Amino acid sequence: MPDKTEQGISALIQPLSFLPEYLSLAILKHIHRCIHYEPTIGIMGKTGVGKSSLCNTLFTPPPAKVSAVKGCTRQIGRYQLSLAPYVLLIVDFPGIGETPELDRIYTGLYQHWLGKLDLIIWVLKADDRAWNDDIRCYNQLISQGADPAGFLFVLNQADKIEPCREWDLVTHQPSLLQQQHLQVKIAQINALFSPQHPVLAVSASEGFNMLLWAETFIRALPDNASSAVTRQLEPEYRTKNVINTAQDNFARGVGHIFDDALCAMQTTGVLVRQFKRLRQRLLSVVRAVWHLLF
Ligand SMILES: Nc1nc2c(ncn2[C@@H]2O[C@H](COP(=O)(O)OP(=O)(O)OP(=O)(O)O)[C@@H](O)[C@H]2O)c(=O)[nH]1
Ligand SMILES: [Mg+2]
Repeated sequence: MPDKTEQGISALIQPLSFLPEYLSLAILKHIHRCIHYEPTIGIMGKTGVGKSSLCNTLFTPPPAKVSAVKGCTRQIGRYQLSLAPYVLLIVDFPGIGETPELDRIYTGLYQHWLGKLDLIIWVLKADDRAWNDDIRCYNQLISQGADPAGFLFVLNQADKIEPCREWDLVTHQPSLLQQQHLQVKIAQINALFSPQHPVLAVSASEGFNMLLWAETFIRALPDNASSAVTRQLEPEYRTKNVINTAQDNFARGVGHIFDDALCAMQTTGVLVRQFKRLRQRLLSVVRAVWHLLF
């Protein structure tokens, strides 16, 4: 374990020493699990929507090759990002909608991976009118038991929405009319897929809305995965809001263990008030040492 991580763990020993041993051990075990957690993120969507480009924008080192000509992610790309000694796995799925035979093979691949992914980023393209393949594939996965909360939809290539000539190349922003059209597209996604997380319009190549989307992405992850993913983001995406979100999720996980233990103890009155104070103190230390742990 790096020195800085050990420093973070040491800072927790004192507030944990006031708790019953079994509880402090359970919390430490959970914290170790989060620190060493190896998140797995899937990226799905039609060919050419910009799945690989989004991965390359968010993470360092660039994990996926990008093609302007034809579908280039023919097999699942498993990109292991290592910020030694920690690992993040990106599963870059081949794009759906190339041919019916390939789609059948790909749907099988998606199903095989579903249970292993912390989150699936589903990329749609702003200037695309035909989302039938996406709807069919998504509905099939949901009918086979996939949890809708495990999908984060994103509308990429916002710069291509009509009138695309109005895109401001200097500020990398859409015109007013483009903004309105993007809102219509987002409303369509909300109606068609009933997404559980906010849908944002972004442009991977223009860097438009990517900071806000990185925040949405970290918020959509399960509590135990968000800090480990934040650690691997390109430094420019590790904004204050992103870090706050990861800290909140991490502290919430520790809080749940505390609450479950308190519930099992069935204590009342003064003892409960004391435990609540210890909980508050522990969680503020947990948040404070986050930078050392991740
Ligand atoms: N204008 C614009 N082009 C983009 C954007 N994102 C990606 N592209 C381009 O779109 C093309 C396809 O991008 P990829 O990232 O290879 O798409 P993909 O979804 O990984 O495609 P497959 O691997 O075939 O499934 C490339 O030429 C990218 O440079 C964007 O936001 N705006
Ligand atoms: Mg690709």
